[in-house]
Amino acid sequence: MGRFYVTTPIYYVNDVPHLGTAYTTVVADALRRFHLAIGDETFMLTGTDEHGQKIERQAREEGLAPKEFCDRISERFKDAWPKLDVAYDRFIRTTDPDHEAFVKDLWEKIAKNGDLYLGHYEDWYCVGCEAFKTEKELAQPGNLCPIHKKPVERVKEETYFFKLSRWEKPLLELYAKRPGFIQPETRRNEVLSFVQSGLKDLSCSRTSFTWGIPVPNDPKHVMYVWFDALSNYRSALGAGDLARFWAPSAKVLHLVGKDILRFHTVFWPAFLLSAGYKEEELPDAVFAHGFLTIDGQKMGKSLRNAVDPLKIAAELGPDVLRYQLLRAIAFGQDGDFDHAALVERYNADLGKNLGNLLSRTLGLCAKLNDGRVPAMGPKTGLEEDLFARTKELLASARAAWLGLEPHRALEATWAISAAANQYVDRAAPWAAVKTDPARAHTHLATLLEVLAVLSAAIWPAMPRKSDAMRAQLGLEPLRTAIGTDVFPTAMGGALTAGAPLAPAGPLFPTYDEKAEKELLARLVPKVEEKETKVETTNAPAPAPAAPEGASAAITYDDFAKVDLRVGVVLTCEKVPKKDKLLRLTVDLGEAEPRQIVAGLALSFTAEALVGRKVVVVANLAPRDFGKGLVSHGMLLASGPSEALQLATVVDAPPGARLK
Ligand code: ME8
Repeated sequence: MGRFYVTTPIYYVNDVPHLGTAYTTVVADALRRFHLAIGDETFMLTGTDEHGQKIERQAREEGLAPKEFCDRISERFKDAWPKLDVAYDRFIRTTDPDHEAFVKDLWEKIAKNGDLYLGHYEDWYCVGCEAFKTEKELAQPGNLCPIHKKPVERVKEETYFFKLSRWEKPLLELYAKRPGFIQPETRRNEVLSFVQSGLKDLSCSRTSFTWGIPVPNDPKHVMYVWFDALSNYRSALGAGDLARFWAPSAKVLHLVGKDILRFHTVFWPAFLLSAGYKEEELPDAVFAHGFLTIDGQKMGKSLRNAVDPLKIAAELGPDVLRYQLLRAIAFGQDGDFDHAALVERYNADLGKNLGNLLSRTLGLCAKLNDGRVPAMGPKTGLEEDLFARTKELLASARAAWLGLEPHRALEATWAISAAANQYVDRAAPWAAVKTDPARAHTHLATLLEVLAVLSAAIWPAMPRKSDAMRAQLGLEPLRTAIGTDVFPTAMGGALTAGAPLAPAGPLFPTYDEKAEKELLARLVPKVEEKETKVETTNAPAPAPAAPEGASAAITYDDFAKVDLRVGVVLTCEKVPKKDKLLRLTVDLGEAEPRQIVAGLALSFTAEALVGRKVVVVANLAPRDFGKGLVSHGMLLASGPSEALQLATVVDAPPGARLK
């Protein structure tokens, strides 16, 4: 028996649960279930990351106190995961009092060890990442965060620095000693070269806002949100759980997306070492998985929120979503979540392969043995082959689960089902029964044994379908117990001859062409349409808005996704060789003015716009007009391109939000 402690990132409450966050969470739960199945004691942690400037700002925009805002969104996460059959052991919030107490204690330990000093910080900060950026990381023009494509902010303030530089050598030694600490290998190399290129001390507190954990003895500072957030992995465990799950005998695994690898593999171990924790008290592994696209498109905020994992789960069942996430994407690599492929795989792997194996076997048992488990007679080469192949594939599945390759584990599991389907075709019990009923019974008993094995092997990925399948086989749900390994190793002995079976219809009813189309129409969001519609007004020649009747109603949440801001035009010039385009810089109350390119030149001279107050769609994805001319927003206007009227707001300062 071992112990297995698996964590997901704690998710920012500036967003609701989406397919990306569901991905990490589902994988964590599947791994947890696999470890439970092999008899390990397990603990799964997830939660929400609630402090910091990003959340404070968003709460303000929503007109709520930060805590109230966090309460609302955190609840959405807490409720969402059980709907995907994720059974976490603790849902931590960084506003939980025990977390806060732990973080303060960690800070004090680090301070006592001389790794925190007061200084002045001046550099770039991306509020979206809640991270400092070096000059060379920024995209130009406009000093943009390479991830969020938004201008970074200049931060200049008193700060407590963490002596990260001191930990450069110990970290490199750690990576050398523990090759499995950073996984997969490619990610390890990235981190190695980052640390080898030299670590600067880290600004670890802020004074320009208050939504955070106050620094002990200097409460005008709040702690850097990542200092606070990373600590959750230890603060979440009470004394008893800590002794059991963060001990040398336990495996501590942090699952993260590749976007937050550095925080987990550089800052987090450095904080722990600095606070006096020993090397064996560090997590065992940080596994960084890839990023998902949806139907081939990058998961921008509007798209990712339009693809609601809960909706997919409600339509097809949580197991189907889980299967697709675990099987279709090679864990560790970037991958695509494709709706058409989801339905295709549903029909093929689930309906025709596994589902059909169950229904045809139970159908034959009903016909040939009165719906009861037939007796197993002597085995021939056909059965021996299937028994041997199943054993081999089960070993591969087990190794793949242990090796953090759920996609391979499921591939091996489904290969068992495919082998069993081939076996039925070859054995042809429906023909054998005419000449040798005992032989036909052996065929069916063999198939039932293979199904019993499959019903257990799918449990980590598809717990609900495992239960349903086992009920049809007349078996109890898979019972896990600490110290007992119930993940199957071979087939045989699960069923008793004469026991009743309980067929209950197809496990995965297949969709015909018409039903499939309807399903896809319900599942696939019409984001592309929406996004291009907005974007066309940002195009060089804005089409005159033609208000032919009312547009379809949208919800307030839909409207709230559009970030409309008051801006003041600072400079404006014609774009050479483009009749309609003007290049503007617009003050939106941010650290740096934005560059916006707009198709206004047929209606306005450049000079006429300088000093004008305008309304800007501030969160529109940047649009590249070629040759490095990028627009970071769109001005609202109405009318034909030769006679445009600009929307304006008279009495509001730059940056004010329209709502
Ligand atoms: O970074 N594909 O929170 P976050 C795959 N609060 N995974 C994705 C994804 C995508 N397109 N988008 C998001 C934070 N994820 C911090 C973490 S931990 C101490 C603090 C997943 O809400 C992936 O796991 O931005 C990624 O690392 C995480 O969501 C980021 O979540």
